[in-house]
Amino acid sequence: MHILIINGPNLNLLGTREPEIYGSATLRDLESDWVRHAQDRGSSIDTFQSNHEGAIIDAIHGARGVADGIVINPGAYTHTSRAIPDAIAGVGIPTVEVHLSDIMNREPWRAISHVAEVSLTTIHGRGATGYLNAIDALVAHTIAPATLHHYGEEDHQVADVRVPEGIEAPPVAVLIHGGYWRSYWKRDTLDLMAAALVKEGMATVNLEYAVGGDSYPAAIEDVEAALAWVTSHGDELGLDGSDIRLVGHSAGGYVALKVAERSADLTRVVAIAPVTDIDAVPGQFGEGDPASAFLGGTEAERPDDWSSARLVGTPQSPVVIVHGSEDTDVPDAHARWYVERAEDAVHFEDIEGSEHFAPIDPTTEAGAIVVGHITA
Ligand code: CA2
Repeated sequence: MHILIINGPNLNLLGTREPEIYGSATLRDLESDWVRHAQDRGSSIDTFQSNHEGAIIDAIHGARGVADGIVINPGAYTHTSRAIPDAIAGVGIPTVEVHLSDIMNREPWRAISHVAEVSLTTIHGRGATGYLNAIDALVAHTIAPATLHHYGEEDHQVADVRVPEGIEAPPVAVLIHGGYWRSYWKRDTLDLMAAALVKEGMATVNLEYAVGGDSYPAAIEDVEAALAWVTSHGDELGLDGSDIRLVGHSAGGYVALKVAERSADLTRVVAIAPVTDIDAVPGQFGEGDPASAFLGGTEAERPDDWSSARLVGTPQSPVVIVHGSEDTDVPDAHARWYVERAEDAVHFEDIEGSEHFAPIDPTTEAGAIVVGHITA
């Protein structure tokens, strides 16, 4: 596919000031990463930057018949412009909005995005990685577009459902994204994996769930509610709700393993680079560590929650753990910690040389191995 990447006002200054908010790479540095990333996915890109609203609108109009997708960081026009979202809606080209910084947790006026209303998703707070995730979300949308469903009444209890064409009642992979339970990591990180699974004839349900601090046990309960919803809506969705493979990456791998310790109903659980030993997390991150944030306090402050949150290594459903040997985000000691406890109840695959994100990228060897474990 061909993607137009548009950057708005002041983004030409990237790399010159405020590196603590916007990073130290220049726009040109970022562009070369986008080209490489798109190429790896059989796609190509054009780039455009302007400090002028009208010029950005002209670029969006010019993408008609040229680009199959748009990635846009509209800069501060995000918060003020009605004309830019009108242009995006007007051309009808699938669009993903990106912001380098976590606009939801800065000045309140930055939390307002009019462009979000016309975007497939809005990615923020992930720095330069956000642009790569945006490319992936567009590629996945082109391979297998999703339908949004609510599995519960709360705003975050949503799921993207994809069902392969021409297959009656396919098995389903329920996907739980990672991101150390931080609010700016969302389900789009598993879109490309979902699209690859659909190509292999599986249905996918890519979940949002409670994250963002003090979200235990809500995160686990959300996934259990989603599983119950998949089982009871299988016919309506056109999938086999009795053949569920629960897949979690990173912090989502922890959630998947926790559910596996409480449910015998899953065909298989595939935990990819999972966080398993929550007691190891404070030591890795120091003050403000993500496990304490997830549990609403440190072990000393919330001993009961920590105690009930610990994994014990007694899954009731079959478990596969896949972990890269070179993972520095979640060291593979986490996988080994779980395998030591669960022993024969777990099939462990250590992927030599792989880092944290390769196993959820189906274009890599590690990703292909994961797809194999989910579809087996
Ligand atoms: O986080 C983002 O990507 C933003 O779109 C960046 C915009 C800001 O107005 C939005 O609220 C969020 C501004 C970019 C300013 O970029 C600079 C970069 C280096 C030095 C000075 C400004």
